Amino acid sequence: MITALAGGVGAARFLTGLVKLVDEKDLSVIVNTGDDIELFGLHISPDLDIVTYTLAGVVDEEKGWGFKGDTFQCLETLKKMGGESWFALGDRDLATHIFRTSLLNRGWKLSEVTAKITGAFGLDVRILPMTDDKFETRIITAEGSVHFEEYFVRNGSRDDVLDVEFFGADTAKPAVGVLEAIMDAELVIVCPSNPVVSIGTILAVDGVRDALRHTEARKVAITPIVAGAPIKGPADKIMWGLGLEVSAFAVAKLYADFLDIFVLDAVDAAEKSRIERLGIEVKVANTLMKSLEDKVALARVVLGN
Ligand code: FO1
Repeated sequence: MITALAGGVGAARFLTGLVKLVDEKDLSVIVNTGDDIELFGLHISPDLDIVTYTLAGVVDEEKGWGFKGDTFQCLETLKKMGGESWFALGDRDLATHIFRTSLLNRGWKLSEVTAKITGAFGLDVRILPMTDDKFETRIITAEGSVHFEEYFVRNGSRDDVLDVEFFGADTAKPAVGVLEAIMDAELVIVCPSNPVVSIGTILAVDGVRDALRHTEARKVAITPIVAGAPIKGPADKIMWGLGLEVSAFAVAKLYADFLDIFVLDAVDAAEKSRIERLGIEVKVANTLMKSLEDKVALARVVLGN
């Protein structure tokens, strides 16, 4: 069994390469739910949907989220009525949020809803929310505390990050199957996602870090930082705000208590020995995924073959 820890776009892109090399039935993906947000009374799970739509081949590849070719008539009408339209919810995308919310309102767990949705998209991969409980990533700025999506999308990552808060981390339990997926795996892959607000959130769920320290699995992380910058998203602003060096080394250090292997981008090869001194084996590879071949080649490096 292979288990991946995933955030949104970067992770999903890597996974499309991985599933070309492994049987989807052998793959479990534990996904961040700290970005989940309620809008118009609907429960939206951005990272679960990004991973699902991407693996189902229906994602808007250019944006990395939402449905390819989606329309936004509902959102435009909501906007006319004075509704919030800063988070672009497409007409087909809304079906997912309406369906998810209707089942949650009937008492379904988020993990049960997710299994229903991934099944509807014909996916054999097991996609697991990190928790079925409330867990909200909030960014602290001089303006106060804002939801991650408000910080990232509505405010365009404009403000300096003073701190990051995981609201609910002290009570959130791992969703059914999460700890087993880590303990029973031969390989655990930490996808190239934001180390603080996408992977750090998963690590903050009760028991996950312990499971990663104790599993027999080989644990491999792919750097989300190349040449001092993230490929996508606000990882630099968030790491900088937390006083972390914005580097591959700083990410490796965040995972050092459980990690075996770190896949470093070729442009950062100079950081290899520094990361090795953390007791982590380093593989140098091209981690920029411009084509499917790139994604498959990177997955081959991670699989070690
Ligand atoms: N990202 C944006 O930058 N702008 C958006 O309007 C936006 C809408 C959106 C709707 C559904 C969804 O699943 C994701 C969406 N995202 C949008 C992506 C999201 O903000 C981030 O990519 C993830 O939360 C970070 O992994």
